[in-house]
Amino acid sequence: MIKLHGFMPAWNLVDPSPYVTKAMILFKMANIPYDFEMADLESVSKHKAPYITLESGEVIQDSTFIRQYLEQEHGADFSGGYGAKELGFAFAVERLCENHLNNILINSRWCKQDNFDKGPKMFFMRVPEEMRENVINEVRGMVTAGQNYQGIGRHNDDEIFELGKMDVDAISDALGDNDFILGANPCGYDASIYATIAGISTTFFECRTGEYARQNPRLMAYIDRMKNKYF
Ligand SMILES: N[C@@H](CCC(=O)N[C@@H](CS)C(=O)NCC(=O)O)C(=O)O
Repeated sequence: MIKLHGFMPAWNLVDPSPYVTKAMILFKMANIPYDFEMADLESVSKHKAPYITLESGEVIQDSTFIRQYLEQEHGADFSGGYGAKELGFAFAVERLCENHLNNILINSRWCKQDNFDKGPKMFFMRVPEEMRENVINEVRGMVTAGQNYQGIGRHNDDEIFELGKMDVDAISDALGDNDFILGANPCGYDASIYATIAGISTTFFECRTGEYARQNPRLMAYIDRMKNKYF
């Protein structure tokens, strides 16, 4: 059986990571069984989750390469029956989620002290106490550097919220009156779009963009629909 490595249910989410959530849904969409195992980030070259381990021992890292593997090796069809033009549009919305809105999600969880203390700090509980603070500072330093490099970390709170609102509005407009991103049927990109909207809008964290998303009935109906279908 294929092993999918991720984290654990937390913060009112099936997994803290939108990418792990995306991979879980892709397996469910494709009706391919998997065993879920805790990720060991030190054991894989990219040091990120999700990754999958095949029965052969081969490891595939990155949610998008996992999607490609399921398509190429298991014949999974994530098209939802839509054509190339529509799928190109949905892929662009997925990239908006993964390459922009998820940075706002990370910013709120890792850079706001109260959110960090009740959220990501739990990842360090297994680090021996005498080393814990140093390890936390080092990892948070890397996350902050990543945020600055990507650019989101250079904005103030109000500006981040402005940008977050634009993302949320764009996703809501893209969804329109559809049940799923492209229409009445889900496609593979819904996995990621759902994971990001659910992640940013969890009530567990204080996040202005998340609160804004929660006020959007269309997006809330969408995440309910996806959650009911796949979890
Ligand atoms: N492009 C990757 C992103 C995965 C990712 O960023 N995973 C995060 C959790 S949300 C992670 O494992 N971070 C650990 C680290 O960066 O050290 C994918 O699609 O799988």
